Amino acid sequence: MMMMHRWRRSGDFIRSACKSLSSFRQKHNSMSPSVTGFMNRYESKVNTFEPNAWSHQYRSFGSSSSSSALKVKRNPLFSSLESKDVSFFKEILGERNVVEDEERLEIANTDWMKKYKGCSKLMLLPKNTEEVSQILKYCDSRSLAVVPQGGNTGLVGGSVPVFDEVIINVGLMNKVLSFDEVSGVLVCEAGCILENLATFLDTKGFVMPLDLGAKGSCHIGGNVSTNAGGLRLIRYGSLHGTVLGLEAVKANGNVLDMLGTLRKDNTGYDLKHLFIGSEGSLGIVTKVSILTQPKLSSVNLAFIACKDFLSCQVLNHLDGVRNPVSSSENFYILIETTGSGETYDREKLEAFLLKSLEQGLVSDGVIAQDINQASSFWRIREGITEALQKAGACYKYDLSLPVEEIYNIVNDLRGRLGNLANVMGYGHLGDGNLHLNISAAEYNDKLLGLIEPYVYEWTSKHRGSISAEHGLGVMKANEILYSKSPETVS
Ligand code: 2HG
Ligand code: ZN
Repeated sequence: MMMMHRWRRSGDFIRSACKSLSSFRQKHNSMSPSVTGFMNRYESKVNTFEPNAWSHQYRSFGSSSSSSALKVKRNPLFSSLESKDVSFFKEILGERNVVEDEERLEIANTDWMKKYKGCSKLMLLPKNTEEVSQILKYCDSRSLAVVPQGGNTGLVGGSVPVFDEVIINVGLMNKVLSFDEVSGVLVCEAGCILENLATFLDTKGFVMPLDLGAKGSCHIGGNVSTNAGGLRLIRYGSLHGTVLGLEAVKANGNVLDMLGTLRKDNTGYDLKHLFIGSEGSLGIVTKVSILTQPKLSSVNLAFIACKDFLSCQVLNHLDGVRNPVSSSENFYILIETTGSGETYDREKLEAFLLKSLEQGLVSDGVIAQDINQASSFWRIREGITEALQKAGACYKYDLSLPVEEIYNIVNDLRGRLGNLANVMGYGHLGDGNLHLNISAAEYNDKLLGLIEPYVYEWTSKHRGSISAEHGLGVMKANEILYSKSPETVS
């Protein structure tokens, strides 16, 4: 599997990014965090029960999903949707943007992996902040639970209803509001698709500091709400650094204008940071101001094979994908460097690879010769999630760990699970982010019992995080204490 092992100088040489290559990467509707999350819409460990609505009172994410046997119960304080509510929404949004159609709701209720499914009867499509505010104000007054939704590409059940929450999808809020070609600051609405922003910036000679496999579907608002990491984090840093401002609407409908475009502003608390990664729990992000980077002219991409460990099975599940290196190894690394001196950059990468070969760190490797090759390399990396999805049931964990520990958990788990499942590790080596994926023919409780809480305990013991970049969602909301102290959570 794609796993990077003992990369000794990751910071120097792993540089993901650069528009001129990445824009050719193939689109697909998969993976990675995109969408916002949940607003107090469930509570756990509550014993009260409303008999007239029992069908969506309890949701179990046990054997049918990747998560622990998390049982959540609908918060009885929330009311149920009535026809008067639908009429109100039609008045403010117009008939078209109030969706009751079963087929469309089926899609909006189901997450990309088809593991999490709500039973919402209503999806609202606001066109601007004012409409979001009116919706939330009304829902607050009626105690109607809501779930914000963007591209619905999240992997932790954060973008779909758990029960019957009203879905607020920001997809119609998709305008670029301004772009400053001197500072590189882009201001846009939350529903802009990441790839569309990248395409827009390309025409201006800039790149987004964020790139994900799900770029063709995910929204910038969802990216910000989940603090999506992606493929360029080591190059440009996290959204906590690149997002300069945002606008958000709180659950009571109040609009918080934090949409600054300044690089420096020390006037008190920087509230926007609370919203970055809050997964919709504090409000709905409606606008974002983000610092973009000038496009660099020289891009080099190397696909490297390393010795040790089990072989890369993912290639078998992706159409039209072949192993770019002739030898079949167990570890593969994709390195993208960007700079402005084409010859110098290339020579530097080649020298590095040569030295690594001589030292026995690398057993084989190729440097992409053109855009098509580069695109096919990226297709392999970005297609892993999709390939695993096709391979059957997949338990997913998104861990942050000290880099030197990343592979140990893969090995430990292989020993623990034996032939019950295939344990695969891949991710973002330079970020210390492991995507631990456990693939099996089907979901079953015995397997889940062996994986959880073992994986969480292991991570906690090594002072890691149980969510590096995908968020908590409904999958891990109750596991937060493995990563945060009780004092910080309460
Ligand atoms: C990636 O890096 C995404 O490809 C998805 O974050 C990871 O599917 C996964 O586990
Ligand atoms: Zn990732």
